[in-house]
Amino acid sequence: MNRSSSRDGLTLLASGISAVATSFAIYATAELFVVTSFNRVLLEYLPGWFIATVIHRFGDFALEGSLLFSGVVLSVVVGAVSLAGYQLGSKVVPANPLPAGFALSTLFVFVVLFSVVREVVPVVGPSIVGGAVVTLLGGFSAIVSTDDVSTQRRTLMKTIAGIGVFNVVAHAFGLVRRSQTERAERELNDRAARLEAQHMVSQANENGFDVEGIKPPVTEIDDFYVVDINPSPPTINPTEWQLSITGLVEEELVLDVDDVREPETVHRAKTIRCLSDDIDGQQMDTAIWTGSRLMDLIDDADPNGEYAMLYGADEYYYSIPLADLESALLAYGMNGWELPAEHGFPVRVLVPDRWGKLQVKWLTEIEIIDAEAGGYWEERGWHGMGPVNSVTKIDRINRPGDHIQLCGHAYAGGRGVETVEVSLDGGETWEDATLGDALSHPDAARQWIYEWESDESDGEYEVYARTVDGEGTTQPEERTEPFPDGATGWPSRTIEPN
Ligand SMILES: Nc1nc2c(c(=O)[nH]1)N[C@H]1C(S)=C(S)[C@@H](COP(=O)(O)O)O[C@H]1N2
Ligand SMILES: [Mo]
Repeated sequence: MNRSSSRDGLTLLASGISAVATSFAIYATAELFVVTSFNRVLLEYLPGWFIATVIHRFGDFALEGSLLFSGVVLSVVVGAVSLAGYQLGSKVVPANPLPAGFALSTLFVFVVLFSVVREVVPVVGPSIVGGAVVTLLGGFSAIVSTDDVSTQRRTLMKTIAGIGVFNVVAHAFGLVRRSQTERAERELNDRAARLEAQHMVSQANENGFDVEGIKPPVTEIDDFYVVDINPSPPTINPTEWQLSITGLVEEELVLDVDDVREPETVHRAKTIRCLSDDIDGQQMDTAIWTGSRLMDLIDDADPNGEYAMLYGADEYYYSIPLADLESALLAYGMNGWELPAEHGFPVRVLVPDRWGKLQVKWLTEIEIIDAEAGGYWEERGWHGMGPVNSVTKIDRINRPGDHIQLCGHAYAGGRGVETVEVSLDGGETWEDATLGDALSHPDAARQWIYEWESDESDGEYEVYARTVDGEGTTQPEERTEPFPDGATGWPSRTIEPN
């Protein structure tokens, strides 16, 4: 490789990376970030089962990964295109290579970005400018009009340093902006509601077992699992946000943030569990939610259909029978805080007794329809529109003195947890665990502990745990994977005596 072609290669990469960096500095990872748009297009071409498996397996991590991959691909593509444009331009107009190359390079990048993301000014604009500036600098240093080698070298070094500094600053700026959007949490501004919700949280947690390693009855917001289809939550301006109720209604309604808080305030303990949560998985948490009854709002529109199609601001959607929404909430508060961005700000739906996927975040539209119409994960092969499966989690095995203590939590949807049973002999005999207090609503997990005196002559303990729900049904033994109906089976541990 001779010097000028390696310098061209460098210009190529630098302008591509800078195009992406400029966009990142302005938008962080919000929707208008050019890589987010590109990533969305890329995801559309990948098979649904692949995305479903990857997102559900690796959660947010998969989205970060795919974003990084898209960012690298886009940087290289933009770089290559801009270089090709530059070279062509300077060849076609040899008398004026710099402006001609620059103009053509910018045009090429525009055409490529536009054909991929199709959104012109806000998305493509910053990248074009960022990339073009770098191409210009690189091109300028390439044809610096002197034969003096040391002047050429100095110009080149300055150019590289300038591009480097620009990129470091732009990326750092984007990272700061990103962490700001994620930490925009505020306490509920309705003081009475805030105090009541905070009281319920502390009450629940004070009444919980004081045992090493057990999950508290109510999860801290920062520890609450997050699953959705977005690399970062949609940015929603609460003063512009609207919720429309459309479709088969007597009267279409358009509500704003104040309207949805108008009906009576309801606080409710509710557990959410992702359909992809394994028997020993971590995608299940409980919060005290604050909101309005969803049907109070829907009834104002006088619905004439049997189903509601719920749409999120992120092109996520689910249809749910109105009958299932009878006691659903439209939540705007979580543990006494305004609903955080990651959990659906400004409002999310909470349907009792249903899987996490139906708890639509960033709700923007409720369309009343007359027939079942599936939803985002249904399109991708998952099932589970009905009640959640019962599940028993073993959080920790403690060994106080000559005892062994198991602790965990159990959830059985709206049916409630009646008993948790533990077997030490591989399922031959069962005994009841000690249950923690039930929270104020059955659709919330309950803590349990079980302790026994360890005896060396017992040999290994083959431990199983299972839940009996409020209808008297015992959690089934058969172990199945989460896909497509949700995991079933008893968790098990082999435990050595002390
Ligand atoms: N708008 C929207 N709502 C959504 C999702 C989504 O991708 N977009 N994911 C769903 C899934 S699969 C789950 S498990 C829950 C998770 O809620 P959490 O992130 O608050 O724990 O949100 C649900 N609501
Ligand atoms: Mo989920």
